[in-house]
Amino acid sequence: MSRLVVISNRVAPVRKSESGSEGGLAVAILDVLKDQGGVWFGWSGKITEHESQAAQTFDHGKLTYATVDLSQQDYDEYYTGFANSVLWPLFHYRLDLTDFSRRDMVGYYRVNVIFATRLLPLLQSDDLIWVHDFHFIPMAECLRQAGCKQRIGFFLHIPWPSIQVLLALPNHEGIVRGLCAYDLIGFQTESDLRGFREYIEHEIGGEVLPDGTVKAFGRSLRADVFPISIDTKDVGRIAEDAVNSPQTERLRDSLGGRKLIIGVDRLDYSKGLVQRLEAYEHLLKVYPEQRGNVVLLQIAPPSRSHVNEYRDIRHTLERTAGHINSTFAEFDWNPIRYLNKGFRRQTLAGFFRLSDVGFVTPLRDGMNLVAKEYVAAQNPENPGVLVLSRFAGAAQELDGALIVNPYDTEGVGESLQLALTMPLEERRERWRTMYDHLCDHDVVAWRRSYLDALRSVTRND
Ligand code: ADQ
Repeated sequence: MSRLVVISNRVAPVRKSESGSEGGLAVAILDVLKDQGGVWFGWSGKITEHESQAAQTFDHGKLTYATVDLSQQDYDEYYTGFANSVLWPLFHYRLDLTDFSRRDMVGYYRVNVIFATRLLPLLQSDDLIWVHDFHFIPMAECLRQAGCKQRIGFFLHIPWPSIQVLLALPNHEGIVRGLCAYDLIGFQTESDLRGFREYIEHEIGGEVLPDGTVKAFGRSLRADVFPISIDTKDVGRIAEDAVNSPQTERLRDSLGGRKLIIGVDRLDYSKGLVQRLEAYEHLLKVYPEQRGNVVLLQIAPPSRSHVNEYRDIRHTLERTAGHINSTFAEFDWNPIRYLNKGFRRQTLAGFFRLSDVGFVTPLRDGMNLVAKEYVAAQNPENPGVLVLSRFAGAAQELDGALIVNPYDTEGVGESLQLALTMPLEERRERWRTMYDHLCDHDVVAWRRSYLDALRSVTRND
């Protein structure tokens, strides 16, 4: 069996971290790398005066970690600049937050060349190369230019935008040409794939054959849908154990019999957090019987705080949460508990199981694993209800959720009321369809189907 080489911006922790925060994805990829042998290659997380001349490697059984440091300029232009201030907002339909500069674009390509150059000496001729996410779209092109003949696959964790949005990216054609240097492109949803095919057919005169093969820029490749998932049974087990943990007990005691709505996100403008709080405010306004009887626990640790927009969203959220609390709070009840810190997976799983409603309302999201984790963590006898944005990739699969439009804050408020008052029988039915689906489509099935597809592509150059 070929060796697997995984490339992602950050590599998973070398050892099982004390924080216990590795998600199913890291574990699923580590499992295969450890079993079959392989390399995990990415940024070390360090900024040094000059970027590394060679990758630093570290062996752990059959697995080799290989990392590269970035210079400050590379970090500013590639990571903060083009990846997080152009591709991330634009692919999440936030043209208003997209801050394109040619300097950052050049930095993005430069870092991709640096990474490809550092990776090359580590490659073997029959390796299977799997590149992850928007940081490394041009990686295959860089590797091919250096003579790399191995099969190279790409998986996009974030949405692929519709054609009109993508056209706002000044180098859209270069980005798509870069993608077409892969042998297999994996998207999260059918609508991402549709957007990509539409661009190929209508913008650059490429072709999509009836079997799905894409012909563009003189190559043929495969593009398909591989919805990412979680280790469903494992999350369920962790949640069952965590339900009696001291932290879950403390949370339960603090609620004093009130219902709990939970939101867990990275603090990111794509997650729809302000609209979410406004929807909750609508619930409290229109259904006064909920006042004093429900609590919203919103967990949102800051991310990418060096990007201005992330600082802005943090301030807006603090203001909105403060306003709602000061409007509705009583001396013995606060409607919102807003926490700016992260928790271990185990703790979160216990919190999910305790919650009556999982509140997941991104304005755009590639998949959203929190929605899946919430479902997996429920008690089958008394499951909570998932309120889920139609703009999360997960909504394509989780049809037992109450699917909402996050821009319709009144509508979302009504759905919260429906969730809080839903009879047990209906909750069980809805949960069962979602849980069964997630058992059949877990992260191991995802990894297997992607790698099987990559192994079976025919290389044509
Ligand atoms: P993210 O935008 O980071 O990921 P998401 O899928 O929701 O979003 O979460 C990834 C992991 O982080 C989950 O395991 C979740 O439990 C954990 N997490 C999120 N918020 C947390 C918090 N406040 N505290 C602790 N842990 C937290 C990107 C894309 C998503 C896509 C994933 C995987 O944006 O759309 O689902 O990659 O492909």
